[in-house]
Amino acid sequence: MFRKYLLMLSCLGSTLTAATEPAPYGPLPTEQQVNWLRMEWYAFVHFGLNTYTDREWGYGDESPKLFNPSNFNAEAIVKTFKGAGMSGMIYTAKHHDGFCTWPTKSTKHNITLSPWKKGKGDVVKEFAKACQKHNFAFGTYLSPWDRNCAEYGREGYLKVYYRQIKELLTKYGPIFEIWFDGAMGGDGFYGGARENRNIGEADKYYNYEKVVKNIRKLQPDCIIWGAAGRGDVTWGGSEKGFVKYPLWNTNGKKWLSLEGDTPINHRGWFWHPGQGGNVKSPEHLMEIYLSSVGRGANLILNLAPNRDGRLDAADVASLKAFGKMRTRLLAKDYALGAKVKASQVRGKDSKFDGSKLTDGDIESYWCPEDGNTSPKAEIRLAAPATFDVIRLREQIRLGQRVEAFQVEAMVDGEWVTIVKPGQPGEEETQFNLRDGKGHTIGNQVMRWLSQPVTTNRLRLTITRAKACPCISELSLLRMPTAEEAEQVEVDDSGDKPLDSQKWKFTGIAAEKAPLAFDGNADTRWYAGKTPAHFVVDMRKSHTISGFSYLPRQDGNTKGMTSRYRVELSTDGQNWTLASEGEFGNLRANPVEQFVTFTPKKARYFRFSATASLDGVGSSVAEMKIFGQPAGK
Ligand code: FUL
Repeated sequence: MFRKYLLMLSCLGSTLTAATEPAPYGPLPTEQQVNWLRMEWYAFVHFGLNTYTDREWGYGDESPKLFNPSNFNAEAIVKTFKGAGMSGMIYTAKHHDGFCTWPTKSTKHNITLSPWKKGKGDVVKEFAKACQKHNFAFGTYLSPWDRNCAEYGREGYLKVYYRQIKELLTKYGPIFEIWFDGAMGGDGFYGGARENRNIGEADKYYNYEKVVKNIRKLQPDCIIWGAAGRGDVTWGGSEKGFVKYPLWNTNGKKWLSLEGDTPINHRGWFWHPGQGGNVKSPEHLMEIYLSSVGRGANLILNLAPNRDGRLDAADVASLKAFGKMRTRLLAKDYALGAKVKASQVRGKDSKFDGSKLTDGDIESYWCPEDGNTSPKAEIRLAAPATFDVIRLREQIRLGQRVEAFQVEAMVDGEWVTIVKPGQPGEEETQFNLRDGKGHTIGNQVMRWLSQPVTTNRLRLTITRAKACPCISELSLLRMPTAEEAEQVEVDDSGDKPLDSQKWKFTGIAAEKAPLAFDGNADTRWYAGKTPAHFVVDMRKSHTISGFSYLPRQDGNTKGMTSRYRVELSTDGQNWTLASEGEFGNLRANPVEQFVTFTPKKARYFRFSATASLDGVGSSVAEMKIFGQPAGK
């Protein structure tokens, strides 16, 4: 009797045992690389002396006096980008001509010698501030090649260059990505020598090993582009914006993602007089997007300000139209909530079942048993839908695994293959767009069909994988017509604070937490100790990009939160760090503090006060959380 009871217990125990996650496969992305891939696309901004000389590459002898934008407005530019749906921007703080657009101490060849703002201007600062204000990621491009510096090619230049890196990474807040261009050495002004300088092996000359180490210390979250393969991201391989497919985010033992780069205007990276007619069409931008982001890379799209410091109207019109197309394309996923039956589920555990493909959660995933590299899943929509873009995502935190896949649809009672499985050796090297085959997935792959398909039943087959596949999403999308895209409303006024009315609060002194969101600076959340935290349940998923904090305004500094940590969660259990740091100078200037981070999907927001002034308790007079409803 007792034995039987024990047996029963152990059976019960085994059905309750949760299956374990598969072991990671191959090189893994860092948390920063995962966040970066989720940014999808952002702007490149080439703006400097070349803007005034009608050149793409300055020689290095151009006069700083030429730089004088009459109407530069960083905020207007940032709002345009953000309104189009971009996630950030990277500015050319110094291009090959060596002219530094911030008041650097490293060289005289800088903005203090320009007439703009009587030599008191700082373009980097204006962009950085505008980005911070609008919760938009900011990054910089710093050309290693410097055609102005007399010491270029010798030991002496390195000090200059390292100082520039340090200035950019310490004076302008968070830098999400730093770009080290690949163009290295050649002829130039070089302080008047006007000669050819060869630096030999770039990796050795710049000592990228040291540079990378240094950047990790200064800004651990900063994504490093290039650096002779020592960074986190590398060139997509064409300045047309496309990357090759299949796409592997791996380089030997390392995870290395790709970034497709291209200017929106055929004339080049910098603004050129009369370039308006050469802008790439919104339809072409969609092709570029599908051939970069749609193949598993990110896209950096350049828009160059003109001599007034304003974006070119034709460029902006095309960007806006494409932005609407993209927003509309991604707005509705016809597979969301669809029923899925998988050929195999890991440990028969619902945590890994087929429903994870259509739950709209990028983190959960469907996964079979170890060793099964060709599972199938059948998807049943509640009602037939018409779509022409199929998007798949892998759970890349466990490594990139899928080599090929196939998608079939039930049409008129028969299974029809709509995405053919890729075969080894095949490659897409251009904008080959419609009816592409199913090769790698990675962060995401989008396949655009030449004909829309209407069905309520589909079958996904992973045909080849390096290890049991972990597929996090399958989406069915519809490319909008120009008229449909036109109807999308664009908000280019920047991120607004989320509406806090229905939020719930837990944590320490949770009953006082609503006072931090009541729009009244005279009332506040106050906890009698430090550290202390509160958790905001926003009741729905949002893409969170930052927050603001207003310290107490009654002239008393006691218990004013001076250091913080913000963590985000989709389930209220597992937390990811979004940002931590200091609110500096509060005693002298207790103004609203803005913090921006890489946008992330979350329902829960945990704010921890980790230090406070004068050691008594923790407080927040007002707080705003910035973001957008998830899915945007
Ligand atoms: C290239 C540079 O030489 C171009 O001028 C431009 O900055 C582009 C993004 O990278 O290598």
